[in-house]
Amino acid sequence: MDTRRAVLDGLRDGPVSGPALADDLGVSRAAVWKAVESLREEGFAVESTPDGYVAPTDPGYSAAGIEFGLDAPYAVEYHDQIPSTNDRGRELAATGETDVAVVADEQTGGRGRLGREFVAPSGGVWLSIVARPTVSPARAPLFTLAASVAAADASRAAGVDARIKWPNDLLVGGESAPANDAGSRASDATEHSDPTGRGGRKLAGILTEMEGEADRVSWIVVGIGVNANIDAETLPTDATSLRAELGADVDRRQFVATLLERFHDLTATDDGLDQVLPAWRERASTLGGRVRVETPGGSVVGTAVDVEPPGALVIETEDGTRRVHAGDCEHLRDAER
Ligand code: BT5
Repeated sequence: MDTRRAVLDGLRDGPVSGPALADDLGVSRAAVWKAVESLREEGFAVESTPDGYVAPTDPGYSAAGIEFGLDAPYAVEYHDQIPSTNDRGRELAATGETDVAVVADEQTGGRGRLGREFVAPSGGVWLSIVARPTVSPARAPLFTLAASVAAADASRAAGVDARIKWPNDLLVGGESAPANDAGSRASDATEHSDPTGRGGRKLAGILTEMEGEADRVSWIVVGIGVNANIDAETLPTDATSLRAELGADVDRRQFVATLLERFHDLTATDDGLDQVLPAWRERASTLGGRVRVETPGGSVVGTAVDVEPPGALVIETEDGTRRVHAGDCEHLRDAER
């Protein structure tokens, strides 16, 4: 661990003197002083008191601010503005980096799946996690599902009940149980999509990119975009933000820490990865409802009944059971039932 991070960790339990830190870390006092100075230059205003160094009351939304108190091994790289944290994550991955979280206040070229634009103004949580897991590419979809679980849990901790739409969106509102309003809509003969009804409003999206060989992932970049402290009016229709749902801003530092810690718990070990699907199922709004999934091979309509390893959606259709691995999923109002 570098001295800067070790000093940040040392500051967690109250005042600590320079010499004590140097002893604990096995480095010179000058090295501790240099690390403290570099933290101050970053904007993490370490105070000098008679009892020793003290962390700032407001650590701030910055690299040091996020790393301070973080119970996960990620180094944070923070940008006020960047085209896309995923692009930066890919660059870092290509140079061999791992366990880095690239965080930005604003993205000017945020990307969704299939080359779509992702709107990412100042105030959001835009972050990409770079990892080099020792898993086969077949297990890589679990990382996307783990990111949805982590983002859902961070949202819930912030007070917003977000649910997952397969495979990677977080939605707020809409019905959490299968729609049972068939009676009142019996005259409505056709199924139609209802983005603001059962489906809910989109709070977050995830874009995973990876490089690998047949048997081994070389790197994976999991990009997570959560509309945090943003006015809903500046977002696409059918989108929402934590601010819009809560009527107040969230502490993005706390939010990111919860998300990173949860993601790490779920992905760092085989035991963690085994928990991903059950955790995903518990938080899903897709299961039990009618869906239409646009896949590369055409559209599949039916009832979503399960998600199977490593992340395939199981759909009961009129022509039998189908498993889809990728695609755009629409929640349908089931007027036919
Ligand atoms: C996604 O794509 O939802 C994945 C978004 C991933 C964004 C993160 S932010 C950090 C990292 N860096 C990046 O450059 N990307 C990742 P998809 O499922 O294709 O959805 C895209 C669609 O969502 C768009 O076509 C819009 O309809 C809608 N959309 C765009 N911006 C949105 C926003 N801020 N909130 C909700 N919906 C949005």
